[in-house]
Amino acid sequence: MIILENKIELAVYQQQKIGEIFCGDSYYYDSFDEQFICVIVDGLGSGREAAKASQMAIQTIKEHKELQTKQIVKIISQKMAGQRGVVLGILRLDFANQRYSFESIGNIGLLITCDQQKKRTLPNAGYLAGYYPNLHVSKGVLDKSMNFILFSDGVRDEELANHVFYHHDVHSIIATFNQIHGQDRIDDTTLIAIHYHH
Ligand SMILES: [Mn+2]
Repeated sequence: MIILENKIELAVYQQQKIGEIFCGDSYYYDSFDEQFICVIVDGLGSGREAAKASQMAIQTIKEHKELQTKQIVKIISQKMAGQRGVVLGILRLDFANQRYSFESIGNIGLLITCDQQKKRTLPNAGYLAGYYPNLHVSKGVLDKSMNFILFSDGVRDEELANHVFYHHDVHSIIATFNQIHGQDRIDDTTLIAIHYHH
């Protein structure tokens, strides 16, 4: 479990598709300038080429994290020409303004749990491969205490039904997922549990 700025606790499950050596999903998180950023990128298909495309996108996000997400996505889009495409989701928590935003292209999901309520962003069509598609944007206010569950499309809807996703202990969220669903993934799978509190 990772703790950032005394406000964020984070734990990760990641597993490649059964039979593969490489995981086509990549992720990244950091905190800087009173904000927290967490990203999942899923390279289309699976295996080495998918991993290469998603790692290239992550590298671009790391280098340009201060830019607006739409600008970052434009840069990635240009770099994707001739590569496998990617889908991506970028979560930002803005501590100064007490806001969050989730910007995505394609099937990276976000589940927010707070006070026994669930909010799920809808997956959207599209992927990033050498042209610039529209970003799907979802924004809101940071509550006193909330969970952000970020996941690639290897995670199935029914796997998100567990009540453990309301727990504030991100370690138990990931340990429970791993225990019940951790073996023999039929797609590259990334699940990041983030607990925010102030
Ligand atoms: Mn996938």
